[in-house]
Amino acid sequence: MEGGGRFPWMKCGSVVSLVVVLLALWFRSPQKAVLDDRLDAVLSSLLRAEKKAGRQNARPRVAIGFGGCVDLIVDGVSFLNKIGISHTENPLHHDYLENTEQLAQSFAYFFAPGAAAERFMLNETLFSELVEEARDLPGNRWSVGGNAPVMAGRMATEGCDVLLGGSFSTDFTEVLSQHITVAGKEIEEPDIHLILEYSSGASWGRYTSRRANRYIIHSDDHNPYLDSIEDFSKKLKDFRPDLLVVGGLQMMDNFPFLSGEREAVLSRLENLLSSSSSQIGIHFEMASFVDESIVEDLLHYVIPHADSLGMNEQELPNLLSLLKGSNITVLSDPNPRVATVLDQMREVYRILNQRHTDGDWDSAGSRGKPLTRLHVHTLAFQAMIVTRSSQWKNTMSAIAKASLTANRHVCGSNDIDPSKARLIMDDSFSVSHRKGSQRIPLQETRPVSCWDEDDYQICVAPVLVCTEVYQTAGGGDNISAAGLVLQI
Ligand SMILES: *[C@@H]1O[C@H](CO)[C@@H](O)[C@H](O)[C@H]1NC(C)=O
Ligand SMILES: *[C@@H]1O[C@H](CO)[C@@H](O)[C@H](O)[C@H]1NC(C)=O
Ligand SMILES: CC(=O)N[C@H]1CO[C@H](CO)[C@@H](O)[C@@H]1O
Repeated sequence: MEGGGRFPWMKCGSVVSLVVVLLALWFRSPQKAVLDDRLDAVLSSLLRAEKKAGRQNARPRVAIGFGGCVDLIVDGVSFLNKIGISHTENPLHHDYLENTEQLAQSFAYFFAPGAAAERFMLNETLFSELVEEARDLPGNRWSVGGNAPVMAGRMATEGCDVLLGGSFSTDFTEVLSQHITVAGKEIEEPDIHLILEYSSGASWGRYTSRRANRYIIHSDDHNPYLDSIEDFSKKLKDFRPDLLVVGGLQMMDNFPFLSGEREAVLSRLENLLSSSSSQIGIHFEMASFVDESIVEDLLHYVIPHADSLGMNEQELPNLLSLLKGSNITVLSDPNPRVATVLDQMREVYRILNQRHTDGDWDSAGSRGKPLTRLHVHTLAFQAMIVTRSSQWKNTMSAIAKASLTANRHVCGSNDIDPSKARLIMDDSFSVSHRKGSQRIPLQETRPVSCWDEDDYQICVAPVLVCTEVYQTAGGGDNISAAGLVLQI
């Protein structure tokens, strides 16, 4: 009896669980299929938008400075474990690093939220030791790094002729594309950057990262001095670029310059920018800055001469907070809402253009230029403000290309595989936090939304976020460069 009694129950139990499983499959698979269809539709629509821009300019000419390095890319957690720092109880922000304890604290500070960060290592001995440890860590990779060479590489791949300002070793120059001409000194030992990559959900000590990102350690000898600037200026005239791009200035952040040295370097850069023809667009790619005084210098020497700025979701609030007279914001939300980013962009655009209108003539007799293009790249979406009737073309195609490049770069493949992608942008977004702001639905067949406000157009495109991360470092440079190519 007992056995017989249990038997029907068990049978019933397995039937119930079978039904549950079937029901789950029945409910889940159509939903998953809908999601997949949605991704496919967004992907094909973005690809269509990317192709739409016929390039009038057969081979655009782009001059890009400054500097570059060799990136040594390792898995951040394996690396820290290997050098014996397995945890810290004390996540802390440091402007620069002097020892491994500070490295652990600083890494922990950015790792949990998954925010991009980059820090100068003051102790050169320690930096060399770290590089030696990373050299024989299994799975490490070497690649050409630095904003300028990565942007140059992307531009060359996209069909531009490039003049690259930087001092490199011959090995380094040899691996660059044949469409890149180098202007700079030849050096023996290139600067090395140690890139600690981590994936979303990686754990270190008691911390788990909320998104994939990287922490960069550098201790450059060459880059902070922009020592290629003279060769670059000389070659610039004959090169006759359609666009001039400046990046890599964050290597000056917290670098122990002698008094007055940094200002001298930046003032040389300012002369170069203000003496270039006003027809040539100038793009400045921001980066991770923590030293307030250097951002003040950028606002004085560099940004007033830029027609276009590129930055990520950390750099935007940082710049805005300084423009409004507050302190640097070291860490911001790594997954901001569209409305938040757009409001910050409108404000940066407004304040910088107000400064331009009110501004004085600089020492070189130039008043600088108004800001006509602002591109912000975030994990979930791309956003751009472009002044109407400015020189920037094809904004919609450019932002679609930027968005596709985000996936291509992070997944490490030119062909986008929808099974390795995810849409994390909401089904609709509000264009501002102001009361009564319009909501825009994300339409699969028209994923890029553009509309007019004041004297500019705003475009927003969702990113097909890569779920199998190959590399995050260099992402912003690849994305920014890809967007610019279609706008020259
Ligand atoms: C620099 O690093 C070396 C090697 O790790 C260490 O012995 C030295 O104490 C460090 N110097 C400072 C000033 O922290
Ligand atoms: C800004 O930084 C200064 C100097 O580090 C500090 O004294 C001040 O309290 C900070 N202000 C704010 C609003 O955080
Ligand atoms: C990881 C990745 O795809 N990065 C690319 C960024 O752009 C450079 C230059 O085109 C490529 O070499 C990288 O592969």
